[in-house]
Amino acid sequence: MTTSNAALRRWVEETAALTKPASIHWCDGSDGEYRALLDLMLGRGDLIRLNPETYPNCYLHRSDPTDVARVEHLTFVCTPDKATAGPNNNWLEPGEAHRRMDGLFAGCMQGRTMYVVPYCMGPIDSPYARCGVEITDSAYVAVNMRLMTRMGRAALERIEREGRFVRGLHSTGDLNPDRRFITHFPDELLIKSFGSGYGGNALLGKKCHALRIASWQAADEGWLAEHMLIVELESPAGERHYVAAAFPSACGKTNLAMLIPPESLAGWKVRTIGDDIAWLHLDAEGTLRAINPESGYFGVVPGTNPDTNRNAFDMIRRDTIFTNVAVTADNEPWWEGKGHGTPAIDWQGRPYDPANGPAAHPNSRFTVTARQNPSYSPMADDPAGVPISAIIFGGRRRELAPLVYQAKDWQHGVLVGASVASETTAAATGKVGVTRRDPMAMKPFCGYNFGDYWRHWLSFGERSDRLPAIFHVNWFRQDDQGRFLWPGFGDNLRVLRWIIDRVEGRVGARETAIGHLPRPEDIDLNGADVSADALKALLAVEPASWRTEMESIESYLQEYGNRLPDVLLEQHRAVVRALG
Ligand code: GTP
Ligand code: SPV
Ligand code: MN
Repeated sequence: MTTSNAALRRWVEETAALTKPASIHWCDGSDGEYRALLDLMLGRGDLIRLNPETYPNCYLHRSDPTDVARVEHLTFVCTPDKATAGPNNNWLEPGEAHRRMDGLFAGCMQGRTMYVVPYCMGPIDSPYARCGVEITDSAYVAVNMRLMTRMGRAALERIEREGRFVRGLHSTGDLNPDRRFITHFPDELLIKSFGSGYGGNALLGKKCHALRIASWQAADEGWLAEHMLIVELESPAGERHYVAAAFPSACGKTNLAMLIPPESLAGWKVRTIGDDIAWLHLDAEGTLRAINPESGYFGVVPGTNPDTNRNAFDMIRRDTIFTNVAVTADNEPWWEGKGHGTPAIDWQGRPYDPANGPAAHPNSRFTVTARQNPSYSPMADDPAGVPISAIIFGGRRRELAPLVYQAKDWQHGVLVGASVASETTAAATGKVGVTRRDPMAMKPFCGYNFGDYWRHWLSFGERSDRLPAIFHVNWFRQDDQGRFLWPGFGDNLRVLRWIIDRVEGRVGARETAIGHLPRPEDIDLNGADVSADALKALLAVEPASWRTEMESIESYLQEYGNRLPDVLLEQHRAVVRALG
């Protein structure tokens, strides 16, 4: 196979000359190709077949133990000018980055197959969708891209029609952490990733293209590429709303996108558009419309059980690739929080011994096509996207941030987004549980200076008077004993319901310095295991703690110097004044 697109042909030839693969395989995205790649990996021991009776067509991949998460300290944005990348990114001068990366890529595919993987981010017939091609020496990457994106012939045809695509070059190299770099060249619509076979480091359509490169293009072209789920909510009366929510990695997007209503709200229908990334565009009427650029999920496995997320639990019972879970004596996948079964072999393939830590890696993941999601919404394939009624920001904070509050207006909402803080998780290497600023949940993913990014967000306020309302939520408040104050998961619909009632102007609110909060009676707790005291704590706004928080937010914002929009400082001052 080859292509009529000369630029693509040339790039593949140049890359082959540099990396010297034994053969080149153009991926067509067919079922036969998918099965052949699985067989190849099974033969090599790169995949292990799980119990075919209870988990048909499910496989386990064990990644290198040093390669189990995104590596933010090894991820670079390579713009000619350092200030363009901003204090939020690691920066390398593009010439130096190319030299360093090409040195690593030289000859790295000897004896290996080079896969050329054309893909489309978004419905193939959507004007909002964008294509890319990933060149990789990893069959694991190729099969994951097949599950996660619209990969193969149709994408290549679109590339040949449009002539435009993002290039991503990837090699697992020798998996040496000292020779691992994820580099982005936004000017060139180019990604070079070396030395990791894991998730966001290697599946270049996801974080590298659909967030870092796309956020750059979006700034230029007037749209937004965000780390957001998109969920469809239908009330018992048949009223439909679409909500987009940005939470940092491993902070609940997949779970909220697949929520199952609690019994007392049984008449509600909740359907998934996307669980990780949203591309948002203003249409001619000024409505903000969202597409999910992905068509599959790379989701956190631990904690998935029939009570927390039955949709996901059922979804991953067939045709799923598991990465870094444990297995039982019956060769079924096992993870902490599965709710039944016992691990026999841990994620590294050793006999399970609690002294070695958890049986499944805390960042173990499932890869599965979205079609298998019992709550899949057909609107996920609508080329026009879905109209967004509300944008929600959130973080994992044991203290301070209330269960929910509404920003006063768009400008204040941008401040609320810019101020998001969250405890770090196992989704990236490094210490877990450290609270850090993660503006719009985009700290690891914004491809340019946050100062400019916030200015871009603010510009939407001048372009439309039909923008969604902005909210902030926190499902993770804890009591003195470290127990969650809020039950979370399905019960989060109680909060989404208040949000929709606010959007529709059907419910009042308590006005506070930080925004509009529900009064206790505004949250329907019928059938919920939440005491009146807990709800009071969840909805409290303590001026003293918030004054300290606002000081911390200000010093964070000041890091962006003259790139920081004045509007954000004005919004900040207004909150401080209101706190008294
Ligand atoms: P990425 O894929 O890394 O971007 O993460 P995500 O935001 O999709 O996170 P996900 O939904 O996979 O949740 C991560 C972890 O948070 C899982 O272990 C969940 O069980 C847990 N979690 C999700 N929602 C809730 C909630 O409402 N309450 C509590 N207490 N935990 C939750
Ligand atoms: C995240 O870390 O936010 C993820 C997983 O969604 S990864 O694809 O590894 O980035
Ligand atoms: Mn994510």
